[in-house]
Amino acid sequence: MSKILVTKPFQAPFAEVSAEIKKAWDASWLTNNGPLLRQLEVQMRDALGANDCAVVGNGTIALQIALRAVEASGEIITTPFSYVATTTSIIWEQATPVFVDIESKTFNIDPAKIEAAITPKTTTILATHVFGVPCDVEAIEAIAKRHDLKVIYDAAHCFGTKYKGQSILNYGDISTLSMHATKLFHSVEGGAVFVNDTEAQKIDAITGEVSPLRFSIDRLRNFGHYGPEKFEGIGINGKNSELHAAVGLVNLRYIDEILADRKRQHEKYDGLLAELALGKPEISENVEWNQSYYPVVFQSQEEALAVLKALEKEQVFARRYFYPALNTLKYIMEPGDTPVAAQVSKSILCLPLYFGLENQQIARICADVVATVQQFRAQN
Ligand code: T4K
Repeated sequence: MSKILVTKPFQAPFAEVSAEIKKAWDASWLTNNGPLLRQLEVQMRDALGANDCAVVGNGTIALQIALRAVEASGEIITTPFSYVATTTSIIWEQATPVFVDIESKTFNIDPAKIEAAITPKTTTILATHVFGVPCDVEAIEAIAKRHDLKVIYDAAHCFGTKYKGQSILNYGDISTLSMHATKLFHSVEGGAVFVNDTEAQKIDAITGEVSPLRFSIDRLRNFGHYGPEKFEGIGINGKNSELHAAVGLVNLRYIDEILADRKRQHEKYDGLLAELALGKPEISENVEWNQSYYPVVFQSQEEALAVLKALEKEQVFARRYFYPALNTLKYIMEPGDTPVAAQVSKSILCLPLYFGLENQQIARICADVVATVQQFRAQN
């Protein structure tokens, strides 16, 4: 039986990829803000309807740069239900993550619980739109305004998600995206930073018209370079290469097909699993979800683990995204009290979902899930 992994990278025809890479090869310009990367930034911004787009090396460096750009320090309010990079990026900046529980309907940070966690040391809220489902951006913005906090969204999963008709990346002070090979849109490795201060100012002759936040992102991702011999502040190597940009440019041509294929797969799964009444993120009518993952919450951890094991026997590798809850990691000193995140992280599985996964394969996965859950429920 052929193995089915939780995901598989989208692979465009190799001839298209090599033709695009050849442009960089012929130009002898392989990295350092080259023409393909700049083209990718413009095309991504336009395809997403985003206010801005600065491509960087990966989704983790995007978070680090975003935190630096807003001078996040002290305590940062965040979610315990995300990929580990959300939490470690805070600690990497020598700030303290303060965990606030999630809502059971979206699995995102619960705005009703944020204010109780704010102290004089709080500077920033770093929330994840987990699985590409938007946080309650309006409630979070209102809290941030009241307490003079910056808002960064870890939008790693959000390529294509819209809220009230516009890109979810246009919310918060900054949003960050991952373009890792496992994401629905990717450039092998890659990430992007989206700033939302759209007021361009003429900074000087070198930079021209750019917003102050974008100005600092550009310095931060390039060692602080400000011209060949001038430096402005501390930066890091957050750049991405022309070869990665080439893959991104090719993959972007297929984005409508990729999103449509996700929809087909979600519909298939939804239909075949309906009888189990599993927990799924609630999608509000204001949201166009990119359906980047297929997460399902079982009635208990035991039920989820029984399914994981049964699928593995059939060479199907679902994943416990995201387990463990991030506030239970060994290096977290103050985990807070987050019962909803604890429950969801223990009993959730993401089922396989990737471009080209066939209906027949989904039917096979669902038949295993249904049989296992029915048997488990009959015995427990
Ligand atoms: N914030 C959030 C909310 C995130 O989810 C992530 C990353 C980040 C920030 C950081 O962004 P990046 O710095 O990564 O750009 C994977 C991805 O590596 C990671 O990007 C992603 N989130 C996370 C949710 O998933 P793992 O440890 O699960 O990856 P791995 O190697 O186990 O691969 C997953 C599955 O994909 C496996 O079944 C194997 C298959 N696979 C993987 C690769 C790389 C392939 O078939 N081909 C491949 O080339 O983290």
